[in-house]
Amino acid sequence: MENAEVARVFREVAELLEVGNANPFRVRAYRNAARVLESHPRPVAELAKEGPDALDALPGFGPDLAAKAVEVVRTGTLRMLSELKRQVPEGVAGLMKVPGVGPKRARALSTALGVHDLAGLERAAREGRIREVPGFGEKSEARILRELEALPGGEARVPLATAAQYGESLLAWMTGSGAVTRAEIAGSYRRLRETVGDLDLLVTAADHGTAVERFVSFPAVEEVTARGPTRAAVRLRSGLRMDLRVLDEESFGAGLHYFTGSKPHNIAVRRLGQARGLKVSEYGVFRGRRRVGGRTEEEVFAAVGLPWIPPELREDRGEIEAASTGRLPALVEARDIRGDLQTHTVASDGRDTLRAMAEAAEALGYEYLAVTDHSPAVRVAGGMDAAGFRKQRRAVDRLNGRLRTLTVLAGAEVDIRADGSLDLDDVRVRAAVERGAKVVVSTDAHAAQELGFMRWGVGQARRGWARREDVLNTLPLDELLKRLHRAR
Ligand code: DGT
Ligand code: CA
Ligand code: CA
Repeated sequence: MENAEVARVFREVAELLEVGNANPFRVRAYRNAARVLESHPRPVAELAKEGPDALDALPGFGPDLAAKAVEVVRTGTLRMLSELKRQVPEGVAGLMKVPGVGPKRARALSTALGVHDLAGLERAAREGRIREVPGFGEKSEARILRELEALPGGEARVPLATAAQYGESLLAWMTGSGAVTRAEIAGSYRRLRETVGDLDLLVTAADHGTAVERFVSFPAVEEVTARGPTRAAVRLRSGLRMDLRVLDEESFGAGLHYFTGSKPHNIAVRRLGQARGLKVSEYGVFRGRRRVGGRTEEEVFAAVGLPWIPPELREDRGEIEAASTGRLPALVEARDIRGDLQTHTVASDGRDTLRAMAEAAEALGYEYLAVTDHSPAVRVAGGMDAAGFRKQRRAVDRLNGRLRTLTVLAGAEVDIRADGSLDLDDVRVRAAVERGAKVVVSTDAHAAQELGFMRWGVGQARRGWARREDVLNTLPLDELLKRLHRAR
């Protein structure tokens, strides 16, 4: 038990007492005790063994605090803390982790917005709802968002699709200038995690300084937080953070592998290398001082006896074993997808017409598009009634007469759902396909443009180890229809 851990418990007590409007002197006593412990040269565990007097003698401590410190040392926590937690409204204390949000403001936010955690608070901030809470404005909303993003532990993560907007313009900015010869975004972004903490840009460049200069002058940059000859870090106005590393050609593969992660995957690969007497680092693969690989990722994997592993699998969830026994799955690819099975039109709550959706799907090269406007049972605004469905079905028939390569399927969302299309995350996809279930990757597009969301769905399916044969909408239309009929 470190002093800092006991201090953390005391700080938590102080916060909760504050939320409960406790006597300010009592609150201060716990805060003070935390500070004393943090800076005390001797371990509190040792003092506790010496007996109550040793702790009692600490500045600001009395018999009560001394006994509490002993309790934390012995049990790792405090009964008092659990009791306080029960009394405090859910989530209020959590919101106080945001600098500048004290107990009063935390309570106001929690009550007005119904948010109970930092993720909920962040959503509310992004949706512009904090400014509507009495006592808050646009400025405090922006500030809360900034603070959320600066919190350590990456609690404020950005959805992958949002990060991709920045990622793609960053790549265009870097490569368009001629300042770099190669640019790639590694990290969770490359592993297609559903959310990313920051973007990790790797480049090669004839002149390192020019590359760093170009990076820090990316138009969306608000602050340059670190800068050196071969690296830099920035924060964008949106709060998103980005790291840059300039690598040498001969170590680009090693750097790409290292910074793609994940960390547990890297550690497992490094261990394999060690077993072969190799050192695997971000600079290359070395035997003693001799470089034996690192120009490409394939070289890094080959050095430790593995085939190249797709980034989506690099989570140390069995991919190393699968790779070493030749059992890596041939993952489904975006081009395997032959149609979208969950989309909406203006007939319910979508924004585009049936025809616009069909044309967009045809332009994507799809064979089929299921329009699944909400049935009345779903009870959302804009749900369709039976007459609406009949009307849509006629429109679909007419459209199918005109379309050359695409078939529009009229369905209701519920029909498809019954066949296994859920909004599954990567872990559940994996569990499903391991049990032999089929999954459907659909966009739930509410506009023609949103049909493009398919790439994110395919990414999650890949992270769930899904192969083409695991995904129903990779089937040609006739086979798909056979499957759907059989399922009913
Ligand atoms: P994020 O940004 O939180 O969404 O997740 P990542 O995976 O992008 O993590 P990040 O940006 O902190 O670091 C990028 C990669 O660098 C990470 O996936 C693995 C590698 N890395 C970072 N720190 C370490 C470390 O201490 N040890 C090892 N082996 N690899 C590390
Ligand atoms: Ca990252
Ligand atoms: Ca990073």
